[in-house]
Amino acid sequence: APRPTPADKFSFGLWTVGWQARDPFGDATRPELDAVEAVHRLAELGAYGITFHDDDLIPFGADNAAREAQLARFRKALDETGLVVPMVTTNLFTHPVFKDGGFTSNDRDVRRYALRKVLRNVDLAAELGAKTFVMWGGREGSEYDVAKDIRAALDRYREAVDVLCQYVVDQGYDLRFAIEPKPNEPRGDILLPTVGHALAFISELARPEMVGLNPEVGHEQMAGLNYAHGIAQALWQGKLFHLDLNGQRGIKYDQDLVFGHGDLMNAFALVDLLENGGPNGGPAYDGPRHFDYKPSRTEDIAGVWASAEANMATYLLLKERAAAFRADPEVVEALAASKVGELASPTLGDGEGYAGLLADRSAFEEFDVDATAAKGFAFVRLNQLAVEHLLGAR
Ligand code: 3MF
Ligand code: MG
Ligand code: MG
Ligand code: MG
Repeated sequence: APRPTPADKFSFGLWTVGWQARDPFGDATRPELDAVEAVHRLAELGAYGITFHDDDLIPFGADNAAREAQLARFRKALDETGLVVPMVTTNLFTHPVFKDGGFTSNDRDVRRYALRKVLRNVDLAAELGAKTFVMWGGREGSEYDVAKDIRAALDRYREAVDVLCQYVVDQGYDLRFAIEPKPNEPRGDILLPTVGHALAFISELARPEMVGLNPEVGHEQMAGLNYAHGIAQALWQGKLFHLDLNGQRGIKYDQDLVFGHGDLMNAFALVDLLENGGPNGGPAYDGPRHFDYKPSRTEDIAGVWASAEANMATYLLLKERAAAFRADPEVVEALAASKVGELASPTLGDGEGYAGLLADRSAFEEFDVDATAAKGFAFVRLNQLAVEHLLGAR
């Protein structure tokens, strides 16, 4: 498999390789992983970045001295390895105080505490040079429809994000926010459940330009949605600020498998979009290729590092396969036969307007509906070429 280098911009959450595999039904199967070791191991494997929640790095409730000591150790490891921190996030879901949410808890005191926790971590993110601050509102939601006023909750969600944006502007930080949608788990229903919901929410903010998305593969797939489509719409709206790559097999709990170990065809389409979907066939996204996965509970520490490598290797293999797909003359011909490129042509002619369309008899009165309806698009042949490239058969 191809070897990753920092130029590939792979990053990992500290909580991913650091997951001890405690689940709702079972105890941890692995020992704790020190953040300094995680930095060194990820750097050795060819990653370029590491991300974290405040509580992944500094235990919840640690006093200032302990916090500073741990940050100093972490900074030293970053300096020694050259690993960067492109994104930081805050944990508003583990501590029991957040059981009804952080920004949208029914309890106002909890909301004020949550905002303070995030503001403190925004300072740390800026200090470490992070450009993106992710917000996954895992506890912002409900189990019981009568127990949560959803419109009031959205008011409070917007209030919180508006305050955070104002703070970043006032401090002069070079930082943007990225909302991570998820439909459910741990709450029965989570607010901003999909890419589409989050995009609609952003348009209601005071500073919509400062807020984008951090879509996760598994989260969209938990809602039965097409992740590559969600990413394409986020790109179309200029809102792909960051992303969480992993694998998921269908509509079930959040599996956080290795990237590509779920819907491999959709992962191929995704990598093709990210790497080849930009201007002149170049990349459509230049941010971190960030993995938010969980080394399965069956794995030991060696398996943790093997799975970290697997994420990067799979991404690079898909990138190779996608490049081969695009370069294949038969694919070029099949794409043309399927009129894939024709969709980029505006439906009306330059300056034509509806008057021109109405005057065009060939568009309607003389249009041969039956002849056109009889023609196939040959999409299956095109997709089979993709499968054959994906399988390395071409
Ligand atoms: C949960 C998640 C989160 C978010 C993280 C923000 C614990 O399903 O995906 O990981 O990604 O909180 O980056
Ligand atoms: Mg997740
Ligand atoms: Mg997940
Ligand atoms: Mg995630």
